[in-house]
Amino acid sequence: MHWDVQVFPELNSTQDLCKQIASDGKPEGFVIQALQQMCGLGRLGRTWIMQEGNLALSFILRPKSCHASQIGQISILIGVALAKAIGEKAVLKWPNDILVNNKKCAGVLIDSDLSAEMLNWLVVGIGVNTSQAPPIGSALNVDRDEFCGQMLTQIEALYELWQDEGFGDIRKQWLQRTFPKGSALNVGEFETIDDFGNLIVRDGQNQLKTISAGDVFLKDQNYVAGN
Ligand code: BT5
Repeated sequence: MHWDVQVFPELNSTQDLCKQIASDGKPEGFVIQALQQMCGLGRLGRTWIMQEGNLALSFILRPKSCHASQIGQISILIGVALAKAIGEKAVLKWPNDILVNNKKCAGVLIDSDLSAEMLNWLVVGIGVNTSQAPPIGSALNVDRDEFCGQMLTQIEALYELWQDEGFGDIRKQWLQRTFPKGSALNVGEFETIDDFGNLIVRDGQNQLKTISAGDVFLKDQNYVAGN
């Protein structure tokens, strides 16, 4: 894959522009970055705060023969790539938050276009507090452009791994970087993630439950950022 990064001084949302460009037929690897983002989008209609010096970008992926149920694998893949770019202090929180010091330092938003359950394109939006963070989040204090390069390199490598060898190794890498098994979450005790990137928890009746969407936080740390 070849990254083709276009940088804009200011945009309302890199995600909106990138989706438009994806539906116009732009190829995989096309990246829209904004140095300032005025109306950053989170999941479920929430907002993403983008401060000066931080990273905000969206890019197009067009994985071949990809079923809708595999989108969760890509979300997990992006989390692992971000954690690798950040280093050991990064902790992954399902579905796609990246925490440093128990606070969110990066968020991921994925939009998709499907025909008959098969993927036409994905637009992956990533916001990273490279320089500063609102009180709800944490900052990495790293050079934005250097971090951006490292992150895209990690994403490319894991995307190739996923295409060549499937999800198995990426799933393992994610599990090494998340909360320990048995951690008390608001939705039950953390067990694992399945082959599609869904969360598996153990409920009060000791039954395994699969969760494919929603928000999760650690009960004992009263972690609510990202909700
Ligand atoms: C996300 O949503 O975390 C996805 C964020 C994706 C942002 C990128 S920036 C580039 C691209 N273009 C866009 O327009 N969006 C993408 P969610 O899981 O819903 O979390 C949103 C919540 O995170 C908010 O409701 C706040 O509680 C919290 N939050 C907002 N800004 C934050 C920040 N800078 N640092 C930490 N937490 C933040």
